[in-house]
Amino acid sequence: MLDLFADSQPWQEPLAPGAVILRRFAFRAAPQLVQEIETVAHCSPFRQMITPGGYTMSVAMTNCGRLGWTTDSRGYLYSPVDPLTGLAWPDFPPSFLRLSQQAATAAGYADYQPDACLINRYVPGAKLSLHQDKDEPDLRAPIVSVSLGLPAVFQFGGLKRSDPLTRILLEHGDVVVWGGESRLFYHGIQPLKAGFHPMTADCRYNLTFRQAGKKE
Ligand SMILES: O=C(O)CCC(=O)C(=O)O
Repeated sequence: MLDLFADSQPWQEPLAPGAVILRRFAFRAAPQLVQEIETVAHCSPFRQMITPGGYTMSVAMTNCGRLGWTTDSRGYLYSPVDPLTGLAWPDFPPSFLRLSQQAATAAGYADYQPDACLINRYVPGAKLSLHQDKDEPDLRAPIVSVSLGLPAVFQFGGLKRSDPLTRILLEHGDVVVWGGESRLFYHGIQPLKAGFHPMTADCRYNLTFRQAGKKE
């Protein structure tokens, strides 16, 4: 796939109050990030989680960091233990922490201390329905979301599920940061279109960084 912007400097596009797209911000770090995803997945494999309502998610997920986002029959929760392995989630690779903190700073959020990184893997047809990220106790910290591999259409709405949606194509290396007024805005990913990316083949990865525990 030819990316005409591959060698250009990252640039910013405002998305909503408190939200910005940092185009190609992770482009240079991407080869290392993809390698680290494989290392994390070696210890805590990708799995399709089952929602409390009994629905098998089309996106495959794993986590790294002190806490990992997961589901069980009681609901959605952050856990220090991977329920699949019974072990702690793999540590943050240093490249993950660095990139997320640089992106938060570039978006105007200083002193970002994420302790959870949800890693999403989309194959063609996989999607993430509209939802809010609201399981974190401290909503002052923003979400930092990194796109790698195949492009996908991101939907960003408002505080109500029925609010109008902005649809944006997110490409390899793009980072979206949202906090402040838009921290609880609904968002999702439309079904992934089939394609080939030289770094991820037939899939798209997304890293979603969150501060999920109490700040020390
Ligand atoms: O894949 C994406 O770009 C969005 C992921 C997301 O919304 C989430 O993990 O909560």
